[in-house]
Amino acid sequence: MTQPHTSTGALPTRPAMLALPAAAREPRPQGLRLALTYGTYDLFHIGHVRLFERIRQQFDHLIVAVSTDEFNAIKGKKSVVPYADRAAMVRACRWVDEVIPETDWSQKESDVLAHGAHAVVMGSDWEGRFDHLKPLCDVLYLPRTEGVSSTELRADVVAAVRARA
Ligand code: C2G
Repeated sequence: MTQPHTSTGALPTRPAMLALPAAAREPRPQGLRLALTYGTYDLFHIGHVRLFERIRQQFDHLIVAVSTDEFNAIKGKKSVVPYADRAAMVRACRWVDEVIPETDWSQKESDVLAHGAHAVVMGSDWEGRFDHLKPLCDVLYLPRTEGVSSTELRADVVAAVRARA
């Protein structure tokens, strides 16, 4: 989907977005407040679940974009769990309504337009990084869950395996 920037290169405003042909926007029940969030969700843990739960407390519908293995390579990340399994685990979480693949950094604008999203919500480690989306939708950063991360879990598993060796 091409980027629907205006002639001045600025992002279209919400009224302009709603003027998009319906085909460009998924049909949604009227009045549904919809949020998008993005991540790798490797070694799916309580920090991810709490983020989804808190987003669902503020919105009616949550779409989670899960980074593909190819996109993670672009991000300089290698996840332990392959994309298909990470997406399936996220989809199985009760707070998640839909899962889409995240394949590049610039897809957020078109995702917001295509889904008619009211907000993009991320954990606080991304504070300010997606403010450029504000002409299109709300951008929220929620506090991370302290004491757990995929990186720490990976290190703990490696240490446990080494300790057993
Ligand atoms: N998170 C959290 N608490 C934790 C760990 C993670 O709230 N203890 C949140 C992060 O802030 C992020 C989401 O969980 O919003 C997913 O984190 P990662 O899987 O580490 O995502 P990342 O690889 O940083 O990818 O386009 C954005 C990128 O896809 C984000």
